[in-house]
Amino acid sequence: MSDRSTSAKQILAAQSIELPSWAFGNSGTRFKVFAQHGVPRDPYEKIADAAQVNQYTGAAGSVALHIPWDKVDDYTALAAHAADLGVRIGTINSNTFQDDDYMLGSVCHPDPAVRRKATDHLLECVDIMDATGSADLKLWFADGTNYPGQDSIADRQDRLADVLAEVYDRLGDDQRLLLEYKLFEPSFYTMDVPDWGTAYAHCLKLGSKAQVVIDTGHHAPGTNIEFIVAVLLREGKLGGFDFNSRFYADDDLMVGSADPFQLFRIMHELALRGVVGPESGIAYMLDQCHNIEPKIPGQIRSVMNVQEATAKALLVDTDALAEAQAAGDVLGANAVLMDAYNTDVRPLLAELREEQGLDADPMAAYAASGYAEKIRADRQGGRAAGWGA
Ligand code: PSV
Ligand code: MN
Ligand code: MN
Repeated sequence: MSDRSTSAKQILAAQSIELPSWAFGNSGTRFKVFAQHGVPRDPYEKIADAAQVNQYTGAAGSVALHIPWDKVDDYTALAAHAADLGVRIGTINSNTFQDDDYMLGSVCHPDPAVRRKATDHLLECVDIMDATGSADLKLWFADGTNYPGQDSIADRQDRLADVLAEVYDRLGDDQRLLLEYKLFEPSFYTMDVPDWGTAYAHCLKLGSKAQVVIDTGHHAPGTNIEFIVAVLLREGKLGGFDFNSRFYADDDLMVGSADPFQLFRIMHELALRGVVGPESGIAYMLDQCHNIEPKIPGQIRSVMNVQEATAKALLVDTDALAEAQAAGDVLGANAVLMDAYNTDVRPLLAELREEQGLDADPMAAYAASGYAEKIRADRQGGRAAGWGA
């Protein structure tokens, strides 16, 4: 085995991908939610299912919560439950998009009373972080407008800045605010945080504990996401990812399923700078919905897709690449990248798993475990991922 493969395996062994609790509940489109048998009935069961993904991949040690979808009375007990199952509670996601009060926005709403309500929710999320030991608060706002003239674009930015500053001040020394942007939806004329530039400007003003989250499904078609990755990394403002795949808009399909080459290109920028592992502080999260496929295997497949893209990125011959780039050898440089992308890394990952005491094939091992049959029999009345949870 080459030195490059050996060091790739070491980095892969430490890689950790955070799972979204909502991926385990029922989900669908605005047309239909298809109920699956055996889905979790509460946050405890969501964490149990996430722990299965970690058990078979060894690479999914944390679970993100979404509040209030994952509201419980005792978050310390929930964190202890996670620890018992070998995982931990990761990012806390806020939700200011489901109440009637938020029809015209939350933190950007023209009515100060609605902004107060939304801000109090965000502060409550920081309280939950204190109880769970979570380091990151992920903020995504559905705020925006549908019609020109509906509200002042600039005033809405001012309101947003004020709320963010209040929440930022409440953070502990080891806590971060991760701001997620999205081009459109649910608003269609303006979103108040539509792009990385807006998120970056707010984070820059807030300070070092504020960073940008890139959800790979939140851009205009054709956007060069790896360019955004490179720029934010260079500025020290890349806080994390919500990984998923899309063909059209915010499809929330399994990461690496629509465009594995894009995922590789993203991981290449990260591998080049040595920030693939957990020590980088970059939160690698999935944000997906499994509308028609079974949820736990859907998550296992997604983690494997990230691992494969990462392995390929780590196999890039960076010396040869730098040499070709310095020589202006366009075709040579491109060939170095494509050689790595076209490598079949599945044997390397199978070997790594066996070295870690895992089954070489996580999908098959989970299928053979009987867990799916057990939850189907044990759980009646599983809940929707978000709506109604
Ligand atoms: C919004 O589309 C988003 O990507 C945000 O991360 C939300 O918190 C999440 O989806 C909810 O599914
Ligand atoms: Mn997201
Ligand atoms: Mn999304």
